Amino acid sequence: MRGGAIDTMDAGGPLPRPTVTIQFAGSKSKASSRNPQSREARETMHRQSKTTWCVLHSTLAVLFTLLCTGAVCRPTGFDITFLSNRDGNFEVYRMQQNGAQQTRLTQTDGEESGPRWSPTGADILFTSRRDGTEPEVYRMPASGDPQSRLTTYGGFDDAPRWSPDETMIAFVRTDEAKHRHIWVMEADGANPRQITSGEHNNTAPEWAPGGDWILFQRFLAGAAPQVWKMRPDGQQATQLTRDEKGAGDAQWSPDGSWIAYASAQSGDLELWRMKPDGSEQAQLTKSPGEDRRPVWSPDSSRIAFTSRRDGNMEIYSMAADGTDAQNLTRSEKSDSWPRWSPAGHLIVFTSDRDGDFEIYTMAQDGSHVQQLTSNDAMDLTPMFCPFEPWP
Ligand SMILES: [Ca+2]
Ligand SMILES: [Ca+2]
Ligand SMILES: [Ca+2]
Ligand SMILES: [Ca+2]
Repeated sequence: MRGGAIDTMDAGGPLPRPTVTIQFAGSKSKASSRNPQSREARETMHRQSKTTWCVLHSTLAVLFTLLCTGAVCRPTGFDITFLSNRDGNFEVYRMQQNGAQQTRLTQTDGEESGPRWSPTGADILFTSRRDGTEPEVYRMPASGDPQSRLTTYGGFDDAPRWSPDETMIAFVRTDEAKHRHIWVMEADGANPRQITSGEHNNTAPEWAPGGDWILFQRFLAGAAPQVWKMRPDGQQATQLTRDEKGAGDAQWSPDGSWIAYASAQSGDLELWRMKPDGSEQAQLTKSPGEDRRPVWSPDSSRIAFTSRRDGNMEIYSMAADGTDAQNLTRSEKSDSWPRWSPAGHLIVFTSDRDGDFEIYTMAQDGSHVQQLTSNDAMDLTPMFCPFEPWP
């Protein structure tokens, strides 16, 4: 494999989402309602009814407050963050899933990139060159303000990734010797610490869904890059692939049972999967041209990916065992960056099918394509808010 065929990427799998359960009081009222003549029963029912309404009212009040303050990411539909240079240089934007209310969240002379919702949808991580020539990691609430700088190194910091419980952030720092290493810090930027070291590069950190491992790609001198994992403190670094031609693009399934990755070991870049201990490595695609950048569906049943098997970049999806591959895009232009909606029924993606890059959604089978942006600028890297507050 050429050195760059498996490179670093800013892909991100769907994040685990919390569920909101609204519990109604009054579950005991059935017993007392059997005797409607009983005054005690009527009073009990009345008290329980009041309790029910109090709980319901306070629950609705909290949700209403969250929505009105923008503290969660979804006023209506699942919101999408994305990048656009429509206003001169790249900024982070947010819109509703139907493309309504496209709102600029950053406004700086420097380039912003890589916006990523926190697992609960309360905050957005991104990188920005606003304070110098090199990107630093920043964080903002879903409403956009205030925006805090989390790294102060001055060098190149990028690829920030929330831990599943939102307490930690992994990122990649390029040191003065131009080696790239993985660091972790607390979610407010405190206590940054380097967890890989040596005269080589380490990139593409991706947390395991349980937060107990970090997947990454290691480039040892004179060898093709391989997929590794380590504990969040850097201990127990373990090589998972030993592919002569290199492996990368690794993504843990949301249920924790598989790691999907790209490998060139069969002669052409294909998607593979393995167990989290590196066992049961199996080839999932077999096609001419690159197949890469796997993205798991939220229920871990399917994998969306990009393929050049038809002569240009298309988005495909397949079952997690490699069967039932479907071309979802079928345009002659470049279709890429698939990201699943929290419930898995929609995929948001980018395409330059109308001349420049726009953001689209489609149903998970490729039908019902909807164009969300329409302008002469670049609209890129869309990602659904992972939080789904309504049934
Ligand atoms: Ca900017
Ligand atoms: Ca292929
Ligand atoms: Ca295409
Ligand atoms: Ca555009």
